Amino acid sequence: MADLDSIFSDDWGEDHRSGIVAVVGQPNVGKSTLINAILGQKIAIVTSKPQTTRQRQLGIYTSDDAQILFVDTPGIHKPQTRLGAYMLGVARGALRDADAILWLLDASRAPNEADRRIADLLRQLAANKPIVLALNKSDLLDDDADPSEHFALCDYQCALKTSATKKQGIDQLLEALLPLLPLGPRYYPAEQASDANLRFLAAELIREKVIEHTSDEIPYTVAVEITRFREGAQRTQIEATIFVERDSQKGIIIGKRGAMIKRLGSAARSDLQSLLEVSVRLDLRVKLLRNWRSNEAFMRRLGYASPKRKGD
Ligand SMILES: Nc1nc2c(ncn2[C@@H]2O[C@H](COP(=O)(O)OP(=O)(O)OP(=O)(O)O)[C@@H](O)[C@H]2O)c(=O)[nH]1
Ligand SMILES: [Mg+2]
Repeated sequence: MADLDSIFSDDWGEDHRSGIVAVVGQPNVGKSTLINAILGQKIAIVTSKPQTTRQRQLGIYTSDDAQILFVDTPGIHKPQTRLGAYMLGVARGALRDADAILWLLDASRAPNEADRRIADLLRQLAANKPIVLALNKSDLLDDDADPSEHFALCDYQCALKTSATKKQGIDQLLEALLPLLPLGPRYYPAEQASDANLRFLAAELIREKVIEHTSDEIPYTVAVEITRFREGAQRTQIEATIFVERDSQKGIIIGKRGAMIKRLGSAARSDLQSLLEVSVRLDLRVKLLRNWRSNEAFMRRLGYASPKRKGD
């Protein structure tokens, strides 16, 4: 029989650190890409269009001496719809709950008014919390580019350059974050990389494919609901509904003689098979839910609902 020491061999020592790092910034700066790069696996969807992430999602990084709970958040922007307001609420909540803040900036462009509004929000909701500034997309810059304008945005503990797509600056980033976290235990098993369940990840992967394959307002108006998720040893059967806000959008997603939905379906199926490591049968439908982004009840139904908190 194995002795207790070997059963608990992955136990943490007295100097083990753990805590929550809120990853915030404008839309499209690379927050989700960076979390995937840190974890070495895809737990969050990434697209070339802004406002991809809509919900809070944990990326769990575990090493021998630490566990960092990275909270992926929606990009902070001025909300135009109830959905936008919900997304801002998610980012605000993450700032409040965090032990430390990782503020991602796009190194390839100068800071603007929206960045200054984020600095204000940090002062308001995360005063006294340590901030690490990461100038992401540094691969798009010359080595001698001057980052002083970015670094002047707020008081920070540490500022560094990263490239999430090229996986540069990741170790330095982890080294900078670690001492900012309190001493504490491992909250999740070492092998767990996210708190999201497979149903959620499946819906997100389908939404990612719709965003990638469409343009104009469609990426912002789409929601995906999994209506059936039946796991089998040989094959997993998934049925999903893609919701849009207008009739014309429905036509675009279905495409000429179903060409677009076929393309979306086959791209999503291929990703789902990699995620689930089993053959997948995927059936997609498209439905109209007029102006769902401004309708609280519809949003709730689509999973965009959070408990009301003071100050939101
Ligand atoms: N060149 C370059 N592109 C990057 C880098 N990091 C992310 N990107 C690209 O930037 C785009 C947006 O990346 P996301 O990770 O979806 O950005 P996000 O901040 O999570 O965006 P939202 O969820 O919309 O707030 C994608 O096309 C990424 O491939 C980087 O370091 N360098
Ligand atoms: Mg994102």
